[in-house]
Amino acid sequence: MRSTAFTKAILAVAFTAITFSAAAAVPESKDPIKITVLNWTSQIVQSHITGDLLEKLGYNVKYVPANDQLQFTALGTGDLDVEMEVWEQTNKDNFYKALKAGHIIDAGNHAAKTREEWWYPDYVAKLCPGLPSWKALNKCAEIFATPETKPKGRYLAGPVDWKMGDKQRVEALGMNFTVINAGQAASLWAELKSAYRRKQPIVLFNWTPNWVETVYPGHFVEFPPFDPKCISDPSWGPNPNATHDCGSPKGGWLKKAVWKGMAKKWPCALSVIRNISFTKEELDGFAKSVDVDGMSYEQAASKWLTDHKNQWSKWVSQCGV
Ligand code: TMO
Repeated sequence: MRSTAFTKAILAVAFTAITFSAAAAVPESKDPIKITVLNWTSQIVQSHITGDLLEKLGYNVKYVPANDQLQFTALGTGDLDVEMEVWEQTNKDNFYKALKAGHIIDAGNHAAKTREEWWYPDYVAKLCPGLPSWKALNKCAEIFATPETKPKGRYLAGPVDWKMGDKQRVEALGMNFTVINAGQAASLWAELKSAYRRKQPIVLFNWTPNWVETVYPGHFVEFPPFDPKCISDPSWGPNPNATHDCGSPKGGWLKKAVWKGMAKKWPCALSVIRNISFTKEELDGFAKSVDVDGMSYEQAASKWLTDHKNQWSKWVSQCGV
């Protein structure tokens, strides 16, 4: 008994010493860790959660607005350090380019799976028989026409920095649609709200995880299934002469990416970024708390942190808190 207690005491002292020495080393540098802030809600909320966690550990943090594609150049040079939401469909080209060049580190996947795709609210199925097939959608193109697109239908896409490849897809599949880019995410939801109230045909960009389907029931359009060859090999898919003749990945990945220099400059912060993982339900909730419930990004982040201490303390414990 006695010797067991003694051993435990020795181990406790040793463990405290190890923990303490890790804590003493953090932050490894006082330079601010620059976190990318992009133009959709879940990304901004979880960037603040990440920043708040790093600040609790003693790091300095700076939030830097960036462009969803150009960010990869900045992450490659250390002008940006951390990006918490890299989406498969819209980021894969520039993410893999920077990764292969050895400029960034793949800091792992979130638990959530993603899909970024053309989408319509429920009542549109009655106005366009055969949905969710893209061929059916194409036959009904005219009901989606607006003064600027008629006689073609309007596809309301997201901001241009979300690299969906819609124009190439419309061309490759010979669709009677004109792609109109919304200036910002809020414009997508404003148009959806107005169409929904009047039960007018609309087809627009949406994604999951997001809050939209918790408020407006609806469906993604089904295109020819995604395959990496669809983007690289014209002979693949229904159009033998064109790439992009397919939909976006279903069950796509959601990654975190960091500047490669983080591994040396802030190793413990990098280990925290690797540990952070959100589920679909959590990301839906971040988006909803701001876009529907009217919280600020910072409030939504600090509410999650207050309510989930058990979860995040596991993510940061190796850095000494
Ligand atoms: C990058 N996004 C989640 C808006 O598709």
